[in-house]
Amino acid sequence: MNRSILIAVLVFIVVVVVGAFTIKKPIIKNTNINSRETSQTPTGSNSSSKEIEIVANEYSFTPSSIGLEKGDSVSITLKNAGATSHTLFMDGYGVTTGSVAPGRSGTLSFTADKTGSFDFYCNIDGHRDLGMRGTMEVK
Ligand SMILES: [Cu+2]
Repeated sequence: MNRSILIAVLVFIVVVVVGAFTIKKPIIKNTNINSRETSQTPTGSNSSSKEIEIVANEYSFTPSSIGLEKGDSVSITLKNAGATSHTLFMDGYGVTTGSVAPGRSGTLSFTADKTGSFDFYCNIDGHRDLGMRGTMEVK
């Protein structure tokens, strides 16, 4: 009789141990899924790196309108295809390529952390009024 009690206790222990393992397994799987989901969240968000090329000429920018999403990290390269120096100045963000000589390129970088419509233009000798201007939309 004592033996059957011992067997019953052993069976109970086995059931508890096996039960604990089968309960633990799904919990471990769940934490794996959770950690995968959280690591995917940053790459799945809207913000991304955007490289934009704008060609400067007398007296225009091509393209003259840019669309961005808030949070984008932006790199704008100004290629000067004209015969005189030009700049690209981004209103609202206060960033500029500085003076870019003919045949050269200049780059400016910023994070589009403000939404709205921003003008960009060349700030050399009235080039803005001659047509060297454009608009950047950040949504
Ligand atoms: Cu200019």
